[in-house]
Amino acid sequence: MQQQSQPANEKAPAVPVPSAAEHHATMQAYLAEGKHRALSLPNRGPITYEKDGSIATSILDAYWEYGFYVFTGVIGNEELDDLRADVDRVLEGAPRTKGAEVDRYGRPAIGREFHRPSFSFSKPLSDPLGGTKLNHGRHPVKMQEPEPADDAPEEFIDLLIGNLQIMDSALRLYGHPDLLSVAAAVNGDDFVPFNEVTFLKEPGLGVSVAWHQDGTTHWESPDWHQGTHGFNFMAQIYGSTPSNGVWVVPGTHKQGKVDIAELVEESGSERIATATPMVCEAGDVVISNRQLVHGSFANTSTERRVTLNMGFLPRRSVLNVTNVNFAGKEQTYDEERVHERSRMIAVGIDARQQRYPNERRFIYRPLANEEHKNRWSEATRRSVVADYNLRDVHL
Ligand SMILES: O=C(O)CCC(=O)C(=O)O
Repeated sequence: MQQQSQPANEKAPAVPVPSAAEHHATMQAYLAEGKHRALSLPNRGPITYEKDGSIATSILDAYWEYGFYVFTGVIGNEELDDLRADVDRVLEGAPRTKGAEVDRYGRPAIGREFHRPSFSFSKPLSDPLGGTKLNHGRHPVKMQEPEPADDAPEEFIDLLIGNLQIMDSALRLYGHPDLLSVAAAVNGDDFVPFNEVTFLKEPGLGVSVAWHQDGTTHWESPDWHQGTHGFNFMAQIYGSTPSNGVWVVPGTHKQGKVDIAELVEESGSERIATATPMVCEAGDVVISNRQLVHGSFANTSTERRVTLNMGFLPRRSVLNVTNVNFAGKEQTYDEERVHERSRMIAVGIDARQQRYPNERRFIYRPLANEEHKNRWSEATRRSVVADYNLRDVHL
């Protein structure tokens, strides 16, 4: 274990920095207890329906009780192959360093044509957000940053941004009828998109995402409720373990703003005693309430996690709300803006139908009469999909 150096005039004791192996070893008992807790909860299984075609009441009850639910076996092997191949293709063609115009082979980098960067780079095993003011200061506690192996790169890609424009397989997954049926059951038939990113937790490199609750706009609203800031679907294309997965504190989505620093203090370390990991096989998709206290540890395990996030919000939380966008610019989510961004759902449904013509086609009610305008084609790739995430909703 190395000691982090301190400036000579500071009295604070040196903070021990564990090696990746030490960090992994220290976590073991916590990981085992967490896994036991996770598998004891009644919140996992396939997406099932009542006789009238609505999502099973037992699923919705468990989701609202715990704030998350693991849907098993949502993505079949053929689709998993497509998703994995797309993620690997995008990583192969990524800028060779942050901001580079070319990939590692000297070819034009993927995503150069878009206005928002498609890649985020970080230092291996670091915690880029904990204890900072970034993202509205919602990550109050710094996580442990284990020492990466000597041969680890200086920086690596930890996040893909705007999944639906860089991976056609992600666009098809976005149109999944069972997932969209869940979105309608949780947020209402007129649910609206939030954003789509891919978390890359590479073994020995993956960064911590410090404990936080998402949502910035409605915590003080008089009509705030357990679903106000919506949810994320987290599609696991390699599975998710207690070591590399997201942990949540069940039920905290109902509690308003939680004192995360106090939870950490009470637990005696960043390993919050009441937290539970998402334990998933490849092909499982978790629905996770954005208001839950959640986070993930530096990935000192030997297993890769790649999670495609797709977020959805209740329309009444979004309409005519003003917030700042990714570039700090103020914007209001009026009807037209929400309508334009929602076209991605319709295009995703059509892209999926073209690939899986025998599957049930989800009817997205707000755009049910506009299917002809939202066909998936090279024309809509340019007119609807390219730069779609400039219209993301930030709540
Ligand atoms: O995937 C992760 O490690 C973190 C995910 C997360 O914090 C989020 O989706 O809000």
